[in-house]
Amino acid sequence: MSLGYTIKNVLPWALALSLPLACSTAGDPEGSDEHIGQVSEALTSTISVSDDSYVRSGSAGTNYGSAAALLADGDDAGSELQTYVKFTMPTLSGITNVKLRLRCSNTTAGAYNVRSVANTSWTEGSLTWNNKPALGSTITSFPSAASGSWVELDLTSVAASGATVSVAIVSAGTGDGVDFRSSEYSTTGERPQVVITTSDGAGGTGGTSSTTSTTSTTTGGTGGTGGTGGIGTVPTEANLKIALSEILRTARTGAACSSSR
Ligand SMILES: [Ca+2]
Ligand SMILES: [Ca+2]
Repeated sequence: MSLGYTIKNVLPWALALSLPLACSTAGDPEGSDEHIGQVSEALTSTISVSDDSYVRSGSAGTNYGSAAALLADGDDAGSELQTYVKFTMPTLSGITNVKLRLRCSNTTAGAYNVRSVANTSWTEGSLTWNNKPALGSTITSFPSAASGSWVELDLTSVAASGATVSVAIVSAGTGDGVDFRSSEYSTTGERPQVVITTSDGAGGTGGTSSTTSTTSTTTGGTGGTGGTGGIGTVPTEANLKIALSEILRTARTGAACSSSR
């Protein structure tokens, strides 16, 4: 085996090894102490509602579950109108916010209350004024609504993971009716939406209540150690070792770092 042939084959290895050795004092602004920061961004998901409809006191036996609009009004030609909406929360940990978003299509200058509806057995296909479940306490309110805008109703307090949530929108006294797009409206993007926000890093395997997840101290994993060089694959024949050490010695004392960077 000739030495020339050996050196030619070893040269790429020698250069790869000698450069980091010779330049070890140059420093590395992106060196091995760089750490992986903790990720804490919020995540959101959007779901549809399962049922939505409205009821009219003056047509107490009529169902409006397939109508393209959801109506509420304190006095519509002598009738009261109330909107009912129902949805089921997915199973999630770290829920920080739940909003029901409704697209307004008829402006009101008057206020409306969003009332809890504990009985969630109603369906949009059978709901009427006569059989509507009872209204509970007020969860939130809105003072007015403009056609073409989204009304966002904060239901975080009643929308736990996995829960079925039903609410009603009821006039706070106004006779200025409000209309919203329903789940049957032709434009999908204007139908009712439920936007759920969760805190990242609070997930994992759970086991404890997720309601205090904002204090989670989950830390990022430590960075992996740098890989070792490929020395193990260098040929082990004695003549190759000799040739390699000669080249390394030359590279360390040479001008490997003399070029500008
Ligand atoms: Ca409907
Ligand atoms: Ca109106």
